[in-house]
Amino acid sequence: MSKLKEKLYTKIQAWRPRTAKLIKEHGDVKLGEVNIGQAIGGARDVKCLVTDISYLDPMEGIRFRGMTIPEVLEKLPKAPGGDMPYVEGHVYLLLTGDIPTEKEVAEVADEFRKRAKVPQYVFDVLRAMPRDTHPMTMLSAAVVAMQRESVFVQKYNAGINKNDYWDPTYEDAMNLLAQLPEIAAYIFRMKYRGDTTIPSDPTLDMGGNFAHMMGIAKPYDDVSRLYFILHSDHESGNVSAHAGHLISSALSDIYYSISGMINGLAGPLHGLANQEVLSWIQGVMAKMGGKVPTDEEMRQFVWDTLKSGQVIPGYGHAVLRKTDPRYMAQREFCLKHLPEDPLFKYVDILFRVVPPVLLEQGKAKNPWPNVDAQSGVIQWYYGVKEYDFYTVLFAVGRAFGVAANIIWDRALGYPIERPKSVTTAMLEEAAKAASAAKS
Ligand code: AMX
Repeated sequence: MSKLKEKLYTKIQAWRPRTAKLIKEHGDVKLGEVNIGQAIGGARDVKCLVTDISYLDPMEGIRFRGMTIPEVLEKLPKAPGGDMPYVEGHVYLLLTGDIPTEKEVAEVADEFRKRAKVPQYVFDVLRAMPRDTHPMTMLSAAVVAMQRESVFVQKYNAGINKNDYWDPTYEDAMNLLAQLPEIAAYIFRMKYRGDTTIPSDPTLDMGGNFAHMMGIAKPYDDVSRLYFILHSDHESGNVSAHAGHLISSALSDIYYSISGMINGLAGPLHGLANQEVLSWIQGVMAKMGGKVPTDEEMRQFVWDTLKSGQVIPGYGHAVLRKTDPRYMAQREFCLKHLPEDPLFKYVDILFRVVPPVLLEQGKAKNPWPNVDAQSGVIQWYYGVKEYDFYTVLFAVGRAFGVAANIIWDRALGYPIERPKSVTTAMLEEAAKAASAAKS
């Protein structure tokens, strides 16, 4: 058993009595009530999911295992010559809750290295798809095609004890995570770089190897590390994380679950927003003939977008009520590495102009930028101008957090998810009864 898996098992054993006690002794303690607005309105704020991997405070933003983004970026061991932490160290943190030592990071990197060989048929599947297929569809298809590799399915069919479900789930998760960056880079090079795919370099860490397979020089290795870490998790209720958790709750294996997670992330209101931001800004640039607009010109463009019935991509959030710290981390990167980039200048103006416009319009509950408002600009700067690909990068990062959640779901024996639905007539009855009680 690897050191990481051993440590994880110790943590799981210590955690299980806490969950068991809560269900047994306090299962009927109320966490809140649900109203009609929430039942129709996408279950906003309904507290009915549990995760210890990350927590999203509306005002503060995400904490991974109790740590803010600046803390995570500061405390995790860093790749030599780079400013950003190893992705492998972040995986260790998500799974165990502890900051790893350099040695522990090296052990995780070694574990990934041993699992990194992508089966040839995955590349064959990708090559059989029409080249104009969206890269998210390709990624999802590649992942689900690998379902035949599932160790969990083999063990389940052999009659494994429920208490041990987490173990083959860990095996599946680590195998898939080790292979996902290569699959993503392969899609990129096959689709957008004339089919000049670059073999993996096993001497590099995950971020470094991804940059190498993408064919992009430093500091793109740091960009990849930052990107994968920032996008890894955003508690359980967002579409991609929830989709992964939900599918897995039926004991579908990690390949089915992560493929479903990818499909949810592909929606324009969720992960695809990063590509929408770029295409929208390109629209402004074309209209301005490339010149940097004044704040007033930009304000007009934002209003035109709203008046045509569209949302401003990269702004607003279902939970956050302030600027997303993931946006701020990327903004700091831009200020350091690409302050004069014209696209960044546009993004910078939008940061000033959009919130007051959204406030004036008075609809969006959160007028501030989210992670997607900034991420495409960095990719564009380093030559990844095919913005269809941006959500694939998000998906690779998100898979780390969702996989960690699924391993813990299995370890703590979370049951199949099954919320209750009601009919519109039932809501009308409840509304009538409430009105009658008031009068
Ligand atoms: N531009 C214009 N209108 C917006 C808006 C925006 N950026 N954000 C919210 N609104 C509107 C909503 O469309 C809604 O209008 P309606 O009453 O006519 O339906 C109203 O404001 C209230 O919405 P809300 O409660 O503030 O937001 P929500 O929780 O329903 O949706 C989100 C959240 C992210 C889907 C929404 O803010 C949005 O569409 N943003 C733009 C797309 C985007 O950036 N998505 C990425 C989010 C981060 C991620 O998951 N990757």
